[in-house]
Amino acid sequence: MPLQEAVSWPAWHRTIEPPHCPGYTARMDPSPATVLPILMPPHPMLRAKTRKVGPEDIAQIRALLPAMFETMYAAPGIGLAAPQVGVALRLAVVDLQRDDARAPIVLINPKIIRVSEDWTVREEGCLSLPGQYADVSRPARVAVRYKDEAGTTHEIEADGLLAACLQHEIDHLDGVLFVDHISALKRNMLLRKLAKDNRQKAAE
Ligand code: K1U
Ligand code: ZN
Repeated sequence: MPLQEAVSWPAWHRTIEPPHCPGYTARMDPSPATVLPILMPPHPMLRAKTRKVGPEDIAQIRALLPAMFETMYAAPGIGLAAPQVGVALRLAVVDLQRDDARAPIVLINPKIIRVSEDWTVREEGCLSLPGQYADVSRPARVAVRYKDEAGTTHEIEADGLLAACLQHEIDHLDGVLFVDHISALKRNMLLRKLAKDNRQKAAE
């Protein structure tokens, strides 16, 4: 499905100015980017395995990236995967920095190539499950290979929050949510709480 069709542009969308980040703005359209709606469970897109990005997708991905970054910064979040905004491609964006120190990373076809033997527990949230948090256990360090939007291959070794975030975003590309890493009891409680919060917000 072409990217433009995969994203349903909402009538109520708002626009905000592009981020102040020289390395990023130099490569992006200078017009304000759109903040996209973020899908929530039980949307099937969040449970679907995404397709590998091919050369034929690159132009459309470049057009989508400003809106993905703006959506992530506006949320606010430190990562966003394409399926969260309705695009079933192996694409995610990450930025652990904020404001003037922004350090945006575009991950195209990211792949975990090494994991540490030791695991660590960290509290995670998810922009698709707003207001819900849980302790998640994952490998403490990972090495990830990915391409950027210029087609350059990168390998990063990450620990701490970046390691958790990279694993969380790559999980999204396989239809996996952080709640799949916790007990069924906690998962059901959290998903029921999300549904209740959403019903309350809709009634307000
Ligand atoms: O993919 C997502 O849903 C984004 C998610 C990423 C993530 C958070 C924590 C651990 C692993 C992965 C978020 O960004 S949730 C929001 C968040 O953690 C945050 C927001 C503002 C400042 C700092 C963190
Ligand atoms: Zn998430």
